[in-house]
Amino acid sequence: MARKPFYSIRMRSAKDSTHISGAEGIHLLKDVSKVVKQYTDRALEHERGRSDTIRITVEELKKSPKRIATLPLSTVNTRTPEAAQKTATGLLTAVGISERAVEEAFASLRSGYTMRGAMLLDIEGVRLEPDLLRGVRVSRMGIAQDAAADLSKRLGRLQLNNNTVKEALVLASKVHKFKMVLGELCISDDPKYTTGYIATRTHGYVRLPRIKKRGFPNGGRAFFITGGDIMNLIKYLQETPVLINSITPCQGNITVKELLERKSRR
Ligand code: PML
Ligand code: MG
Repeated sequence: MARKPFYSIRMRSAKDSTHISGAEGIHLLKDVSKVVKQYTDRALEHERGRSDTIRITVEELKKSPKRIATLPLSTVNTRTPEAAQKTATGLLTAVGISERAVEEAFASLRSGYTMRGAMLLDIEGVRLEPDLLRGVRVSRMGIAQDAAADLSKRLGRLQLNNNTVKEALVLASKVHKFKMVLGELCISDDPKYTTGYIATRTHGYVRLPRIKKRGFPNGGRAFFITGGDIMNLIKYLQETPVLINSITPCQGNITVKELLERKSRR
């Protein structure tokens, strides 16, 4: 039997040229029109305002997506931006990233400029992405329906079943499947969303509440990279289709000490 084709569906919307909403997924043909409607509604009903421009791309994938599992999810209950930075630094330096690189990432993500994509830094904090203003946008990722239902159930038990957490976990899981990536720091660019995260293959996806003060509009992502061919990594991040098809444990609060005792599982 011929394989069923998958489609990458990507949406970006804006109002008066300011970014309002973005979303993407990988879907079967039978779901394409339903998802296009969902994304359109999301852009028109967004709490940041009704988008006046919505761009949706539907693209048949020529290759079957690579199937992967999510990173395990947990939360360290950090209470201030300073505590979140300390926790992030402790975990990221434990996998070989220098303190200077983590400081550089925090300083850039908290500066007045939010990039469209992620910044890439080596473990000493030197910026590696070819386009320093735009950064690298991770794209062509999604989650299979059964896995999405499983993830919703697990996150529901933690009162975390929302698109922001799910989409960030899918993205981080794709990113960390590529061995050149040692770690990630994310601070949301949504002024009302104050939880960020770090991710590593050793510690998983670790949520950090109150990483920024409410009302602060800047944020973004930094990936910490080691060795290898950067253009190959960028090609993977932007173009290789990846579909989450299984979910690893999602747990509530955990201590930094417990996380530091974890050994790399992937
Ligand atoms: C974003 O898309 O703005 C980043 C979201 C970070 C989500 C952190 C979490 O709550 O798990
Ligand atoms: Mg966002």
